[in-house]
Amino acid sequence: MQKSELDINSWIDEYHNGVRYGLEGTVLFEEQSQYQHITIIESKRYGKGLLLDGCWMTAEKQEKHYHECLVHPALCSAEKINKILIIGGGDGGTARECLHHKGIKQIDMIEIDHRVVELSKQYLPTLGGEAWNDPRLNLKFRNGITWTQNSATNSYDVIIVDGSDPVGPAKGLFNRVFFENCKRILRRGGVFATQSESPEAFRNIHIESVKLIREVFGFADPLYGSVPMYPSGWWSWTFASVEKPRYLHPKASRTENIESQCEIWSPRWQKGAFDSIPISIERELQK
Ligand code: SPD
Repeated sequence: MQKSELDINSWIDEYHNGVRYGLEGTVLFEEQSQYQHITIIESKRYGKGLLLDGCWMTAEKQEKHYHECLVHPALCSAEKINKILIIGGGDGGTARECLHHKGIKQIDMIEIDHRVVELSKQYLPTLGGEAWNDPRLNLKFRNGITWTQNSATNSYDVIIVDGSDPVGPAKGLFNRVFFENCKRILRRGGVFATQSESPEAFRNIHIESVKLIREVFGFADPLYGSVPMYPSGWWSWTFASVEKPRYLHPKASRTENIESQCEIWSPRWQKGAFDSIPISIERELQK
């Protein structure tokens, strides 16, 4: 019998503010690591999935909705893409999408929790795929906030923050000091990208993050898309740069190879996703 034909009939939910967001499936493995509660599931609809502290992170048949949108607007628009910093991203999906860009020479991936990487390699091997063996990937198990504090000024062409929600170990990825360090270590012509929560389920965090990133970098805009398994299904990523909003303009020389490998992202999709900002959010960002 195919797995999809199994009558699984139990539910795994993320609870948030009076609503629950669930998948039908079974728990395959769970443990309390040094940093967080890690759960691996098998779901009926989206394959194997990962939760951290009870919050949805990713699933095999849905991860592209998230990773393509976080990575390609930044990597297609930065002036250079020699050296990249990924903070978090322990499932490997962000590194895999980055490495589709042949111009990359080195990715420093700084993940706090080695168990997330080990369990993702074991249960979700398609997420990282070949990225785990790519010599350009320099994976270190460190605190990403400390890493940005200690990195030299002008170190990276692109910085991508693929953290979890702003509770537990990811809390410090949403504050001014962290954003200021990211700006300091970003090279001229560089682009900063971060997941910036749901404009519905985490409205305040979303608005405050975009405002703060805009204040620190000078230019920052949210891009809206859908990650069906996340709270409300409506998600955002925020991109920032210093001299001008270069993230709005993907370079044709980079997009050609990338678009053909994507399920969601294309330059056309990106334009629409930046433009689909609700007027109420535009107003809130002006305040
Ligand atoms: N609630 C989900 C917040 C997004 C966290 N990042 C997902 C990790 C995927 N690499």
